[in-house]
Amino acid sequence: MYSILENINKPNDIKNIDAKDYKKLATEIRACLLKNVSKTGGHLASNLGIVEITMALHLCSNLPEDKIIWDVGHQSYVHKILTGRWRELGTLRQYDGLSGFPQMKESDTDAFDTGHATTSVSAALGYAHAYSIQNMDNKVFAVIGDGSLTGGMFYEALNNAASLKSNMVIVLNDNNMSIANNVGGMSRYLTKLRTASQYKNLKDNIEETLKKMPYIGDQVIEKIRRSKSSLKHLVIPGMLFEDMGLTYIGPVDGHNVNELVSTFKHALNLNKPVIVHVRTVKGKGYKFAEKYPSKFHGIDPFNIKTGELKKSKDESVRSYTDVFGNKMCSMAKENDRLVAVCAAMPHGTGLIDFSKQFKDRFFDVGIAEEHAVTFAAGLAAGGMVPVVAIYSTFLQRSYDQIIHDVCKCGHHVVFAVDRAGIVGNDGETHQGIYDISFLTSIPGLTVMAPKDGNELEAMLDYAVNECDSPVAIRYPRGSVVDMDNVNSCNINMGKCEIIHEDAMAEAVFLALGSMVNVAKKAADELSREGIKTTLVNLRFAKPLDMDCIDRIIADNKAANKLLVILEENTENGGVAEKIAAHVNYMDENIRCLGINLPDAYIEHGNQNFLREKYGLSENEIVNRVRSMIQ
Ligand SMILES: Cc1ncc(C[n+]2csc(CCOP(=O)(O)OP(=O)(O)O)c2C)c(N)n1
Repeated sequence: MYSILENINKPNDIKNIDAKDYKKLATEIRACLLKNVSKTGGHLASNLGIVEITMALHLCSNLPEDKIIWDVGHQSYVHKILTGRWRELGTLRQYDGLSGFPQMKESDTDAFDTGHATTSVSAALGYAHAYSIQNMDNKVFAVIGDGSLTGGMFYEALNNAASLKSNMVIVLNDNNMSIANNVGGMSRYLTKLRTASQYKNLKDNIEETLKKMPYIGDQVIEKIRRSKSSLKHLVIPGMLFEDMGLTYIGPVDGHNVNELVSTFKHALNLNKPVIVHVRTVKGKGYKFAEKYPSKFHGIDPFNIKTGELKKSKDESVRSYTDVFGNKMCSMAKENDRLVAVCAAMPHGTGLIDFSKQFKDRFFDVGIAEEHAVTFAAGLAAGGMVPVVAIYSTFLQRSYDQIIHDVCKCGHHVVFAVDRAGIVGNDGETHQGIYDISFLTSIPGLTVMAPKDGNELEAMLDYAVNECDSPVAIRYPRGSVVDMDNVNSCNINMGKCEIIHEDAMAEAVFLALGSMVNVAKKAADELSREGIKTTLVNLRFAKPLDMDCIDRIIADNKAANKLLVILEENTENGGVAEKIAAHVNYMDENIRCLGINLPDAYIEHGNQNFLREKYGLSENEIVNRVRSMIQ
């Protein structure tokens, strides 16, 4: 089916392709991306846009000795294709299949594991220094998007890069988009650079004009050439990168392989840190992705002909994200101190309607989770009630800011921690399975998890309107279960909810958040089998309702009691560990069973499949409890 791609079976095979076939190869790569991603889902638009850059990088490198580090890594599908993995692309993001991100364990041509934004330049700089110390001349590239330039680590790395005396090429893939529209001052600066794309022509024109001035012209040109600051300072406003000690080249057409190859080769020869500014079109070559780059950034399986999702969204099914977004809008109407902060994810966090309805009270700070949190602390100190919506995995970035800037002073900041638990196909770098551990160890922070959509609304209301100290609410990816009526969600600080209690219960289920519904089903099944159960919705991971737990244990008359503690979090530092330590201290005859995730990185795969695999499903729980009781 592919006439050129068929010849790419292993890394560096692209070097055997005739230059006249590059265009055809690019077309076939795009066809391969569309064919597979339309079935598996994934990051389509970013990959369609980076085809020629990837081809040029492979043409300039010798893999795996040379290193290409993909920032975020969501745009590495083309790299996977060109290293010979294209035949497996149909397994992308599926359990046991190719990862949607670079993984060193998947291929020695994946130079660095990425998933979180803005790490590439730091990692590349580390590689470059390591090679320099060892007198090795391996080439090092970092490929970073303009959206990821909103992250602080980029500037930390840049500041550090000026001292490098060997090659490191930063390829800035500028498509003028993050997931949504890019934001902020750097984005405006790049626009200025882009509009200076005639810089080269302008420079030539200036030189031509000066040359025409007898005697003095040549002298001025010579002076400018010899002066440390180059001519481009005259024509490009604020050469930020050059002023920081890097050489800036660009903007270059990101869809012209030959131009890219000669630019990268030139950059490598400079033997110093260089930034090559490349302009691309996100979604290039597929009309729907070019038109709707945000929708096709990360897309579920879709119909290639129509661009429509294969499984259209059932409007009657609400996700936790939808519930959060709607509740934020309704609360903002009543509470004019409520403000919302997100980090480059207005759609993903459900805040897009809020951003339209309450423009002045909405802040998208870019991919800058650390800043988002301290910024929110300032908003709170200044009299607002900020809700910071960040996915669990990305909140890891802001740990110090949560402790140091928010909690130590007790600022009333509410953290909406979406995608908590197993997220599925994005895999290891994106699982939200550590937040209970890292948040519950912070003094002064309340941590809640709703059992259903109604409880999420009630918890948000409680956190925003009744609390006056920091609160985090963690909720999972996916559709809500509706177990309750909103009126019954009476949230009281540190108090759990007893769903049913049996004084002769052999199994007492203490479940948190997403695990309450599963625990209920497991308890119902065990009851049908004649095993008596008690079911408690913990509601709070911190403070834990130890009084209630002690009381249930004391009142329970069963001879053998098993406490089953359920949470969608790593076992390491989770609530099971805390409750078990407490109970063991109180009564060593009670057995505790933690239903949670192992102290490991959880791979990619279908969300429910992974829950089943790691023992979080109803069947697995019933089997384990039954066997422990019997
Ligand atoms: C720390 C962190 N926050 C948020 C994200 C979610 N995210 C993934 S890609 C992306 C946008 C990246 O934009 P850009 O770097 O310009 O790449 P493009 O897809 O436009 O090529 C965001 C916000 C992330 N991966 N890491």
